[in-house]
Amino acid sequence: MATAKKPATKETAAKKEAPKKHPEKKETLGAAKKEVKKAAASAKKAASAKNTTAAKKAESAKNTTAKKTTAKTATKKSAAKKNNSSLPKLEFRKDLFKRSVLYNIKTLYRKTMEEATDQQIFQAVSYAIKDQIVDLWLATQEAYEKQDPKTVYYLSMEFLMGRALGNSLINLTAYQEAKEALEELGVDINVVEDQEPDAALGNGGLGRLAACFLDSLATLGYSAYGCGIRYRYGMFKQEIRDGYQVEVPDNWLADGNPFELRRPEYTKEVRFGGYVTSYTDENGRNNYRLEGYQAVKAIPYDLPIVGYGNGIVNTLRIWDAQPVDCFRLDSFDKGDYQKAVEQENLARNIVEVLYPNDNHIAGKELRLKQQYFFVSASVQEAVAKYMRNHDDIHKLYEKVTFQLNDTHPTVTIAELMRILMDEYYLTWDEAWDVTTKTCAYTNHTIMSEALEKWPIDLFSRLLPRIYQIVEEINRRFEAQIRSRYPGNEEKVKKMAILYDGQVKMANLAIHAGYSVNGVARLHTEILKNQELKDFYELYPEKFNNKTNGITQRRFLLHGNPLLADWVTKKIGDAWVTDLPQIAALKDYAKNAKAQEEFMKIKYQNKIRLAKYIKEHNGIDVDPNSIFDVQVKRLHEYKRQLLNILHVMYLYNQLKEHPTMEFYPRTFIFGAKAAAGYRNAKLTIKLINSVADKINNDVFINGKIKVVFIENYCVSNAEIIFAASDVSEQISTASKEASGTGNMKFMLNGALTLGTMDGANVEIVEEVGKNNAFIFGLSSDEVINYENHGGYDPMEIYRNDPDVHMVLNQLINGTYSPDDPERFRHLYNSLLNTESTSKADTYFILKDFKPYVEAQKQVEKAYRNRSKWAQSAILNVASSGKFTSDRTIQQYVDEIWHLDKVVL
Ligand code: NBG
Repeated sequence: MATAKKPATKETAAKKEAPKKHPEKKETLGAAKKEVKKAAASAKKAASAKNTTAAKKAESAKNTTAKKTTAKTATKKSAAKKNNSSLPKLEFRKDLFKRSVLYNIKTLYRKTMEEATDQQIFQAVSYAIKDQIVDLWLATQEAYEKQDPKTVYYLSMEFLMGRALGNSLINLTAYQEAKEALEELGVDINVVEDQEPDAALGNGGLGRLAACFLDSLATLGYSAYGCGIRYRYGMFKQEIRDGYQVEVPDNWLADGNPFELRRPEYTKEVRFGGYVTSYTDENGRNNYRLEGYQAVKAIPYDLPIVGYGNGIVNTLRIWDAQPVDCFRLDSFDKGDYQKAVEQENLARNIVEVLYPNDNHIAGKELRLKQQYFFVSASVQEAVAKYMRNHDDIHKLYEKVTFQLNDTHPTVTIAELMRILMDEYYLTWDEAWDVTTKTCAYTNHTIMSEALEKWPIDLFSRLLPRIYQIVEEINRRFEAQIRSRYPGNEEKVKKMAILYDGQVKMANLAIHAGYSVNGVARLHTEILKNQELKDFYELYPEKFNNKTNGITQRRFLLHGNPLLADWVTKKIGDAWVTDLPQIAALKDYAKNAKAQEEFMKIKYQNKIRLAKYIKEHNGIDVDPNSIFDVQVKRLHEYKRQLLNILHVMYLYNQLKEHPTMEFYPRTFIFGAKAAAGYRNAKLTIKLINSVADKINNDVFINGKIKVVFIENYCVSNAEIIFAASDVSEQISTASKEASGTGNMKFMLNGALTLGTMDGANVEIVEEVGKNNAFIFGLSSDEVINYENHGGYDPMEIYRNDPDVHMVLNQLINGTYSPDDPERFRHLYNSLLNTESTSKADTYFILKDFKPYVEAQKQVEKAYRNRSKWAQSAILNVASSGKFTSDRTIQQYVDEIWHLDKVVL
């Protein structure tokens, strides 16, 4: 076992103390919470008995207890203030925690601390922490029951959560104490944290945004559920073999997930296929039902989402699929053996794996099944939960709102209509009124290959009743368009939900949603004026912007403890829950001592990353070099190719002018490519081939190093951001809806080298042009070329010798002596018009020289250490806008209108 241990005597002593059964619960729960519980129970009883006096009495008892608890928090708060902290502090009993860990090791594994493996220690620690979380979770649910706040259901195919242990400890305000407690047990908390597999139920920014949102919702005290799928296999693990990406299944549940809670009591049934029949009920009403369908059981697993220091614990509910009573005898009797087996297979397949595509839709039937599966279960449960405490389904929207994270969960609209009409017998108009006040849609991309469309035959076969409803929505919508634009069939063609044999999910989401938002100001403007122009004209009131954000709790407080401590020492810790306060750091930007301190911290973080790189890649990198980093999904529009072509160009320069001024640079890449994305995977191979050649060329004396970090994921991202000097955000202007990595770099004091795209625009606005490096075509210029032509990459290739040389090196074996043709596709994508696709779709050659220029400015700026430090500090200090707390507050104020809950 790698974990350092203290002598056994201490542990044996501790073990002797080990309690029988989690007694810390009793002690940490505390009398106050128990009283609340009791009072709440009697309030409920009294209310249901309609005994007003008793109810009032119980209610007032409840209030006093609540007050008591608040008072307790208040004292804690003021105690915290004395320590120069404005933050709340939750109680954490080190001694109980230690006992609980030892006890868990004994009961879970029949082992002692010395015998346990690191993984077993991780499990034991996690269960101990979960115990504490569960108490808060219960109290939160109680508060919600009592206060009956409106709840947002954030419906998302993806939640890229990363690890839970460290983050939960941070939000329980117990990280430091847990670290010390583990130290006393002879255990290093970092080793323990490293045992946890990332919960990688997402691809990239869209899934990570959902995770940051959950953190902010809990921290701000809003009632919220994340609703998604419990994929057996999350985002694949990337291995690099011989420079190529190899996808390895991510069996994240292999050792079990200590944080999850199975909730079979909330099982729902989800139905696929079959046919619709109609019948007239006793009231003479015509109703519809599905027959001959295949059913799957949806079983929820709950994961706790701990708010920062406020005792609130929300829920991420992810659904598992199980077959419904498979191999029932009557199936055999009816000769339905085939059907029974099919149902079993359906259940097995549905939650098997996350589709590894980012900004691209695979269009596979199983994907639509996944979508309907988790949407149907989540909507059924949301409606059932509402009806447990309310009696008028017409007012569902007063207490429930569904946020559709991209078009993936758009079937929510038709599923809610179905439930309202077929199960609650609302009329079409009544159901439509409720639905259109309950569903809201976020658009995350303008990339056309990511806009979901389903073939009608597939859709109607898989979801016959849902399709029927969509058909009717479309029929009415077309009529609406025709009456608004008489004779304008062009409009119908562009806006209809059903057109050309396809179901267009975005059109459905916009037509039925009460809000449509983009994720950065520029993106929303492009939606309004280009991509969704017709819809904006029809429904201007629905459109709004919500610039993305990130949680500073994970990406600074947890990921970069050195910088976090430094910031707190300088300006106090209010930034943890109120990031704009970090602006107070601006006062230190010009302070020479502060600059030195900042640069030393950056250096320490670069050493940490250098170690990681040595361990994982076997490459030595110099922490004194500029760490120039591009980590994100691999996609042509993100232009990793532009970055590596520039490296090839620099290398040519160094070869040609060996004595030229050059500041040592480490180019760091991290990126997963969708398994079937040829050019993306080839770009990974190119980066690794360039790395191999340059890193091993003694002639350039280590001035350039290129590193491709294997398996970029949330947990290594935290280490990477902390160590970065330069943040590469070089997408083709107009293509990156927002970007959120850009914000994480900024928060950690890296300077942005980027195009005026997505949230870069707002980042530069906050920090000032002088503290970033901006280059390249504007989004207007790009869109103009796209609409009217006029760009010829061949011309650049012919006239620019540097570009010429670099491109030729793609096909003359410089980086692939064994197969000079290897990179031909990349070369072709830049120069040759292959069949219908345009040459250099992403304007790489057009932006090449401006990028080279901007890179020169980076080097020049870095030479001035004090100036660089000033800019870096200003970046940290200007990151206040980009907290997801701000984003969520805007969703709450302008879209969801939730009520704040206090414990
Ligand atoms: C991605 C965008 C990013 C954006 C995230 C989160 C999709 C479909 N979109 O620019 O590409 O930051 O969403 O909004 O994955």
